Amino acid sequence: MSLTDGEVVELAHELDDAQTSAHAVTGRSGGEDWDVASAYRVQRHLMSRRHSRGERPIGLKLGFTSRAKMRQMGVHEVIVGQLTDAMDVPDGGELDLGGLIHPRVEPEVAFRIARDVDLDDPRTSIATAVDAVAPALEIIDSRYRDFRFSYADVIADNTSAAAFVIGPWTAVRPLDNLAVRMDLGPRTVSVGTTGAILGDPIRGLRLLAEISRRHSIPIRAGDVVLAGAATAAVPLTGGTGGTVTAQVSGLGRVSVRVVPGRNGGGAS
Ligand code: OOG
Ligand code: MG
Repeated sequence: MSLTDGEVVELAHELDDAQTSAHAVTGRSGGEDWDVASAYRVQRHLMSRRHSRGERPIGLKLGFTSRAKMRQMGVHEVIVGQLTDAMDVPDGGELDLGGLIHPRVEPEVAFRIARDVDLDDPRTSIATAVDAVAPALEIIDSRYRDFRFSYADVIADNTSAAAFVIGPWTAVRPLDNLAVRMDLGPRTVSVGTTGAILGDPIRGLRLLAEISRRHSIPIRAGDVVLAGAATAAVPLTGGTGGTVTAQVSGLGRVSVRVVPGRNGGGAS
């Protein structure tokens, strides 16, 4: 059943407040799912609230594009979320865990979109709008307690998006089988391949276009698109500290320095 406009607004405010106050809330479904169109309406309202606070939209993200992520979270269909400049951490910069609830990090690849994509034109190929690719890190931080959510819940929560880091942009090349490795300090915490992302991350772009068309999410010139994690996400606890690095063979590396929050943030 779809939500009323009032319910959409209420849920968007609840999730927005959970993010700004770093306090987790309980998912709406209690295990049962609610309708996807309403979930994207909540996401749209949530994001317009953030935009009205001055955050600038700068891209999109795909989630649950790899089996490792689907298995980890129990969600088996692709989701789309929205990125703003407030989530953008420069390569080699600092990620402050203060203000986050129970962050996790995952290695990704990113696409750069060179021109506005006309989603109403059936001949549109979003892959031809890509002018560069880069290694990336995504930091997710579900606003739901213990990362427990249904498919609709996680869409409403803007797909757990919290922060991201983009490495050096390079020319587009085949991405179907590049080795991926993520290190946390001196430890290698995950290994995989870009092929784990839908067989080839480029496939995510067609799904992105479909979902964006259906739920009125624009894809604009200059947008960054995160293709989804190649491996399961790794928790960043308050005591973590150190540097997280993702390396994608042939694309290069990207890193972020993790600083424990003032109040020991990052505790779940
Ligand atoms: C949802 C976000 C999923 C990905 O790369 O698969 C995602 C979550 O796991 O909380 O970003
Ligand atoms: Mg991700």
